[in-house]
Amino acid sequence: MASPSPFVRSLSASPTPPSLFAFNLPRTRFAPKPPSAPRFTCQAGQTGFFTRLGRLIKEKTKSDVEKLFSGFSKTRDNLAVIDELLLYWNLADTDRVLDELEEALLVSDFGPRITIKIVESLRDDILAGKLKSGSEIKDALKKSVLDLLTKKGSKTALQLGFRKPAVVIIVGVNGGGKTTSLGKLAYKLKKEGAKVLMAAGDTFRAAASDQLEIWAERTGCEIVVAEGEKAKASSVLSQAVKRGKEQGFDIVLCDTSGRLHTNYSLMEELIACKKAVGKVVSGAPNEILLVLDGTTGLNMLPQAREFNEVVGISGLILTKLDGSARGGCVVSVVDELGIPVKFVGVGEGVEDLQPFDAEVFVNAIFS
Ligand SMILES: Nc1nc2c(ncn2[C@@H]2O[C@H](COP(=O)(O)OP(=O)(O)OP(=O)(O)O)[C@@H](O)[C@H]2O)c(=O)[nH]1
Ligand SMILES: [Mg+2]
Repeated sequence: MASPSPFVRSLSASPTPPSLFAFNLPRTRFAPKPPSAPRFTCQAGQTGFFTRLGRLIKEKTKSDVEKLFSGFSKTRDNLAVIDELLLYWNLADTDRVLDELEEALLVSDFGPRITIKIVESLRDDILAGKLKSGSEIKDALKKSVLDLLTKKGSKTALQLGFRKPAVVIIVGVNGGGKTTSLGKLAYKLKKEGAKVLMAAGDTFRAAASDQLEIWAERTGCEIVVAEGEKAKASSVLSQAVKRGKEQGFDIVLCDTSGRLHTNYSLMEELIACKKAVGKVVSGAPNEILLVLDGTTGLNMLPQAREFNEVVGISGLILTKLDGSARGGCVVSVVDELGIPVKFVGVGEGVEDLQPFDAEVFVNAIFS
């Protein structure tokens, strides 16, 4: 653990009963105060504040189309064959063309279930005479992917409820980009005037809280870290939410350790974390966001399934879309689980978290 910085405020000075801060329980570190940002005031209950905040975050950042576009170059190349196929399409060729289209979608990680769904719907429309040219088929293909993403995953704004503090827990497998995404999300929320507290719930790795502390300093947010080495994640998160409640924070962002979705005992720890924060603020957590590494392709499907089954995922953050992301599986996850993609990570910088825009995504994977 890092040695106390001059910004550590003694917990004994807090008005909270000292019993809460026994040995091994989390202590709060205070990052330097940045220039004060304009704050929302909330006169008509928290609902308005949080709804507005969730919406603003969604609207204010324009998707970084260029980064997304370059990240999907591999998927786009795989799908480019569709253009050639459709250029010379004629009705007599339908079966062959649709077979090859099916192949292209599978190679691009769309997964068999969704691929069959898309291709069969195109076949029906072609045979019914609704699609009469290659370009109409291409447009229908793009539209069906867009429809899948927007119908099943339409709630892309953060749902922060109406009680303060709103609690967001970030979960996922190792190295997917949880801590980085949390930092970027904190930056975004802070910029909109929210008072954000970070909770270093990754108690497995000694360096994990140091990493989050760097993000706290970078974004000017306060942070609660575990005091001892054997602190339970659920205890850190519960302490953070208590502090958030006592000190009027708007949002508590909770980091968690990376865990394999197949490791039952680690998955159970997440249930404990969820329960612990719910005991402090009823209705919490408001969001459990699953971070999925966009370069892992169809492997993300069993991950999403398992995390969703254990804790119930309310939204997805797809990271590393600036690298060589494999786009098709995103559609499979949204379609199978009906969970919206809320944000996409397009780099390691503080501003590299974008709200998910289904239309931009579809244009980035189909040239
Ligand atoms: N290019 C790129 N790199 C990213 C993105 N998001 C995260 N990373 C990088 O991925 C690596 C892992 O990120 P972390 O945030 O530490 O991942 P984590 O899920 O918290 O990892 P654990 O806590 O070890 O499970 C770091 O090097 C990040 O800088 C992204 O959107 N784009
Ligand atoms: Mg981490």
